[in-house]
Amino acid sequence: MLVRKVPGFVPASPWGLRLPQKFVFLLFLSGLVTLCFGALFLLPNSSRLKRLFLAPRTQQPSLEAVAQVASHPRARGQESPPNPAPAAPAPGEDDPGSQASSRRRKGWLRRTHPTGHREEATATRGGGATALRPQEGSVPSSFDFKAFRSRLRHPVLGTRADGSKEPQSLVQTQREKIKEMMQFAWQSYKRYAMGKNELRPLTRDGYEGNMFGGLSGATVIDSLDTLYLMELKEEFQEAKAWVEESFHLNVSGEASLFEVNIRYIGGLLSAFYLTGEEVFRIKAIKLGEKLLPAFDTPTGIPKGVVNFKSGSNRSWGWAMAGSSSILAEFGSLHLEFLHLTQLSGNQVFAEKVRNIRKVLREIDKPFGLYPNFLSPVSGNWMQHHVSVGGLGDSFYEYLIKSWLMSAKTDMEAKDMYYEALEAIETHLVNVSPGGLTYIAEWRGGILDHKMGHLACFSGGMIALGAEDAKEEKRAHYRELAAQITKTCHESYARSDTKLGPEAFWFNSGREAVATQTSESYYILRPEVVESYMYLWRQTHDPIYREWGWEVVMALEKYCRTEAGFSGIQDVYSKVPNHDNKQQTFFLAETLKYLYLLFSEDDMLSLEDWVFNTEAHPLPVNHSDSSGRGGG
Ligand code: DMJ
Repeated sequence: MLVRKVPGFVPASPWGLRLPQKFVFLLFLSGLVTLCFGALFLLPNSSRLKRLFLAPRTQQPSLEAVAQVASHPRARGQESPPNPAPAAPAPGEDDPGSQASSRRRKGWLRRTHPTGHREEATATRGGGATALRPQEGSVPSSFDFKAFRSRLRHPVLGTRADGSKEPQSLVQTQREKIKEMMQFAWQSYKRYAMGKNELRPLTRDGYEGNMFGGLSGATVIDSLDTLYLMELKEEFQEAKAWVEESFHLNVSGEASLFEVNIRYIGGLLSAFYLTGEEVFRIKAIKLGEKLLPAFDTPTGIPKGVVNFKSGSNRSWGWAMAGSSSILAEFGSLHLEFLHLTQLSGNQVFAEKVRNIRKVLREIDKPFGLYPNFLSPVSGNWMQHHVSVGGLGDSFYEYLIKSWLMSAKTDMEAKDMYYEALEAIETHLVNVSPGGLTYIAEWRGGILDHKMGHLACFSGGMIALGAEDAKEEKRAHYRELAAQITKTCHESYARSDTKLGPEAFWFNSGREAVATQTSESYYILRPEVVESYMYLWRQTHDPIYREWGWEVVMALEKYCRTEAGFSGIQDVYSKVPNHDNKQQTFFLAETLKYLYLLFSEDDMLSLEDWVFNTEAHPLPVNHSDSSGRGGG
């Protein structure tokens, strides 16, 4: 039907309303809608409704997602940031906010724009600023990095006195050489094995091994802080970008609790404390959470192996037929786990290691000694084998370092350390007929007159602890540290390559040498140069730099190959038989300790840092603010 337009005629609506009535009705309706919607936000108990309406925008991301977003705030748009976001101070900088430091940071800690892992990238999509907030009670949204840095007593990399224009000194040249070795080790790894756990330099490929539960990139994580320290800036950026883009935690294999803790957690924690980059903090915490099922035992003493998929745990088959946990393994978690609690606000990490301490404090100890095998079920020692080398070593190291890391407040750790050291001295320390001091191994009262390469870290440990011993013991411990370190040097000096064997003996008229070919190998281990570094810092006796340089020369001569560094199978042969492995600890520890040996004492000052057993620096918990702006 055609409705003709007739002047003055206003058609009625289908509901029979005329225009003014319709206007009033619409006004009323819109007022009602506004009121109802506003109530969702204003009424006190509206959170459930809010969630209903707003779920797609405020859904909490996983910690992985938080890491991704925090590290790549602009990844979605793929634009280059005009200026790098304020992050960590570059080495030597102390004011992260200053214009100059922001300019300097451009080349040093510039942001990268990776595509990211698919699952992780998906999780970040749609996340606005609120999506940066991690899950409640798990990870605090921030850590006051600036306040932490202001409490340090020294600039992280020292005052760098020899950054001056003065002619290159011998020590600078030596340090540069070590830096070149690190660069070569890293570049070889990057070229042939990037993302794999280790480089095999002879076959020029990568190796995953079976210790890390399917995690990759052990060499990357272990190298981060060494690259930072040596100011290998481009290489550090490569390593960081790999962590951001390719270091995935959604793996499902069986892992060694100890190895993942000292290498991965330790490496990530150090990288965070050195740079303030959130990606390292978040990944460390998330990985720490994956280790927790190892502690599900009747005593709370963790088992050595954790299954990332099922969350089950087990002891190593070789540890008293699968019945025991190993002292050095469950005794070397304290430093990292306290930092995980500090950075996450989650007490569970600290509770786990405090419980280990409690079990060890209360258990009877034969002659005050700590045997290496303990049942995580009954809490009893399973065998009376005591050693400061393999199976026992870093337990003692973590006692003295817990004391130091607590800014000398953890009295329990201090007491346990000095009591243990006294028992070791009484029952294990010996002097050979040739006058060499060594620490033997103890089997229920019978001594094996042998020292493992691993036990050679103890010279450094005893030196480090000497200053806080009872007054009348200090000089004695300094001397003991020096004598043990001298013995370990002898094990190097008495070989044809000037590198030390895996184990050396003191019997049958032979001293500080391996007695079987099966113990004659050298796998790029750090313990001897680690002790040189501590002894150098304590005494400044040039002998330690001389000895350190002998090691550098020997590494160059016998361990350097065309595609990286390799261990050798016989230190008594001048024709090297390479083992085709560039161990991750060579980059984390051996080269780092050598570099520190030829650096100023305030580079990673021992007043501010303790090194975990993989040489990853963790900060001392200075609670006061009497620091000198040690950015
Ligand atoms: C490293 O992984 C650690 O130092 C550990 O405590 C023992 N051994 C190796 C290096 O030799």
